[in-house]
Amino acid sequence: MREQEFMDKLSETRRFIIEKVNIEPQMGVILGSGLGGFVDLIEDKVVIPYQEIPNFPVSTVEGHKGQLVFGKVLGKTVVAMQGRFHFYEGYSMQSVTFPVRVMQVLGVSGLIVTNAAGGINPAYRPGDLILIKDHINMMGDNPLRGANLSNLGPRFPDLSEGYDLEWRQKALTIAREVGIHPQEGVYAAMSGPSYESPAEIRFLRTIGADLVGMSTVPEVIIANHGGMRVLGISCVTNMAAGILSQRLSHAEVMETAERIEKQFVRFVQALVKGLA
Ligand code: R1P
Repeated sequence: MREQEFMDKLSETRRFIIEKVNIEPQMGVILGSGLGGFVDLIEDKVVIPYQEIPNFPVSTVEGHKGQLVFGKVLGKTVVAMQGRFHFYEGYSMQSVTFPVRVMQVLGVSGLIVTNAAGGINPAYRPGDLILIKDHINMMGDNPLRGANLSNLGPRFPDLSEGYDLEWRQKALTIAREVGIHPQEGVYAAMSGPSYESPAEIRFLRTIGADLVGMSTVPEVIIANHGGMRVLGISCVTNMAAGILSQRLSHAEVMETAERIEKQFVRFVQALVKGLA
């Protein structure tokens, strides 16, 4: 898509949203597989299904409901994506990250991005919440490929603090206040949708990954390009292939996410209040 065409689409989507929603969201939240229950805490909600939003893709993955939810959390204004788009669904990187661009033009300045991930670090256990401190892009593509949208950000954005250090430090304090003690880790993004092989997991471990999944990194690249601060949280829903001798399934991913959802939701609520 050409630069002007993309900017026109973005303006059209923004106009559609601001006609329906009369709050300006300070913070964006992207909810990972099975973690959509956070939206129950949002007050004065305005819910817009993705299929109604011009230029929005539609989520096709179980555990991703497919709606934008605007409202307030403990007095802070938010927009939550209940359902994200994945590269493996067949969307381009530009479509996968379109909602983050929409957040940017709506004035969102901070993003909490969450996911269900496989644990590579043997110190992790299913059900752990991990703060993402950095990432490795193994998806073979980058959402900024193509002409730079110079109105939205620089050609060569710096990712040396892709996951804002000050926010990570604050998040550790906030976590303790809600009774959790997250470790920090590096998230590797693969394109999927097949789960990684044991040999790939050994490789990822060697190159410094603690977690693996099929999302997040494109969104974080775009958020950084657009000047947002980012906090990333992975929920370890299973250990990655070959770490334990058991097979992987999306059903297990959903089950673990549901099991820790209450704790996750409490944490994200406290983060919105503390970081926005
Ligand atoms: C695999 O079970 C799915 O769970 C994760 C993977 O990326 C993949 O989509 O989902 P989220 O990253 O969207 O949480």
